[in-house]
Amino acid sequence: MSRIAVLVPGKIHERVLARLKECFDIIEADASALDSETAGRIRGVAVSGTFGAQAIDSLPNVELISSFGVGYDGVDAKHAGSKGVVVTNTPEVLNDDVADTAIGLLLNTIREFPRAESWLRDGNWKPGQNYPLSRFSLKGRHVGLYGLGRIGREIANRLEPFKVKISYHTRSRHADASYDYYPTLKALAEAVDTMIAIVPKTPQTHKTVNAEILAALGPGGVLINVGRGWIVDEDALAAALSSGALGAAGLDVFYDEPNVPEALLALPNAVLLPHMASGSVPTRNAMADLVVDNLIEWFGNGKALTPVPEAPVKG
Ligand code: A2R
Repeated sequence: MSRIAVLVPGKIHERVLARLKECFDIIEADASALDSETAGRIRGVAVSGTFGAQAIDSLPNVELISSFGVGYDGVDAKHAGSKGVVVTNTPEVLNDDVADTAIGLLLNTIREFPRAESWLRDGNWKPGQNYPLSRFSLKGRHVGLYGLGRIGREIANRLEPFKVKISYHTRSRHADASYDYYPTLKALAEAVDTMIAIVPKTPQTHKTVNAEILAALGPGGVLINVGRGWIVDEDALAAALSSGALGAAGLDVFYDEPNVPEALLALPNAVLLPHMASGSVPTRNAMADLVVDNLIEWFGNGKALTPVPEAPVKG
């Protein structure tokens, strides 16, 4: 009996490929490059990146698209769902690493540890010469979480021992959260002095952290983004950091990765990381396993492990 054909369009974690090859017939190609016979054989897709409506339409017998990462904005899940195709992502397994990164970035941004280390390595630490006092401290801050989902909750849990006040904004109040809820992002920004953004890339979140929000955070304000660069107006952010309208920012994600705006690179009050929040060997292995296990479960037992909400209801 021939094995089920799974398409792998583009680069993906090597563990995904290695494990898929044990169970499936793997076709590494762009969906657009397939002849119609091969396209018709494809029943599953394992993708890290984009898989749009056209690619989905080119595979008449595809059943499941297994996407690497918790954010699945690169896959047209709505279109897939409308055609009865299930999309899966890799939630939960990266919560800890991303939440840890948010805290690390927060401390690095507020206490300037990366700059201080560069200062030391550059040979500046001499008798009588000390690194300047950091302008800000985490002590006594009021942190506003923009997003309180799986990762946001882990960030909040980690913030509690720091004795900061925690508030949040989401589209609706989360009854099981004890933190103060603000129904608009503006109201949250006005109340807090530190914002940590961990919301998905959707049409509604586009450039929502704009000049008005940054001004509300104020000259002592700090912005941390570990969600998606899409949600920040980077021109407004660079202008606010440069003028002092905003105190500092720590970013792991950018609008047009891997292109980081020169204006941000030039700023001393920005800490910039190369989208590495989930980028540890153990976490990326767990994400890779979930990509493969979703395909195995689907074709073995007819049930996806982690379908996204846009997935069609089976049956
Ligand atoms: O709005 P709610 O109550 O559904 O809360 C979700 C919130 N959220 C929003 N908040 C305000 N305005 C919006 N337009 C909006 N859209 C969504 O974001 C929820 O609290 C949070 C998302 O949580 P989860 O779906 O559990 O995602 P997770 O695993 O925390 O990851 C967040 C994002 C991913 O989508 C990737 O883009 C990135 O982190 O790695």
